[in-house]
Amino acid sequence: MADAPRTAHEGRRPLLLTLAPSHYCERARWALDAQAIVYVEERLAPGTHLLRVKRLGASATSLPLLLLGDGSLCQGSDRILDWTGLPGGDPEIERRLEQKTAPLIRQCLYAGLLPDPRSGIRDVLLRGTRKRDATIGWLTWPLLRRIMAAGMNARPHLLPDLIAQVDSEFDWFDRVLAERGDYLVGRKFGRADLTAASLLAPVAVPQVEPVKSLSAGIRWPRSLAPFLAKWSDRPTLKWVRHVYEAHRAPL
Ligand SMILES: N[C@@H](CCC(=O)N[C@@H](CS)C(=O)NCC(=O)O)C(=O)O
Repeated sequence: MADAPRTAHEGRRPLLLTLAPSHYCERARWALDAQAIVYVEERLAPGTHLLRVKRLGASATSLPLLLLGDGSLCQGSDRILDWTGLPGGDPEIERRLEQKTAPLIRQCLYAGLLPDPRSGIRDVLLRGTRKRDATIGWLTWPLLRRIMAAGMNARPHLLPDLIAQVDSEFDWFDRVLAERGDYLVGRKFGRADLTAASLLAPVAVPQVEPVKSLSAGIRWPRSLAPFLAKWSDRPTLKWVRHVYEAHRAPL
């Protein structure tokens, strides 16, 4: 499951490398917390994260990345969840959430947030990162913002279409909930619930830690605010907030 062993980190606690507000990183963080695995989180800044991840010898640049106590790497929220052994998964639902719903949500929100200088997204992305990396992020923000928008194809003119696509993902998940009830698999909270709640959290905005603090300072632009308000009462997003309140144990 984990990549080739490395030695620099041997014998230490697992180190979770994150882009702190990322919903994939929250998925991994929550799974570690749910399994009571003691770990350290290192928050990286977008841009300079590339150097840190490359230096570790990871095969891709994406986060989350878990550096294990034996020095090996576990990259990707799905693999990290596998590693934690959290039960209650539903591979089909999780695959759609991870590969379709979550990237769409990210593209849609960033298409509104990145071009708006008052959205607060720069500070949210750089908060809690090393001082040097935050400074680089601040100084290079005009370029970084454009690179991020290009990387995600997060273009404001795509917003109407992206909003419609996110809406239809909520239609799908409303139907899943109507069929399954409170929990997606069996009668108790498990991996599929955690996956869905964390990957949908950026739109549900649960007022529960750590999501509450990580998203503090976001001012939703006018291009998004009315849709977020409208979506807020959908069964899917009510469910996400309920799952957070009931199951996101304090760190
Ligand atoms: N399927 C991956 C997606 C991870 C992902 O896309 N992470 C983004 C942050 S939301 C990232 O690290 N982007 C920067 C990069 O790829 O260099 C997972 O579940 O971990």
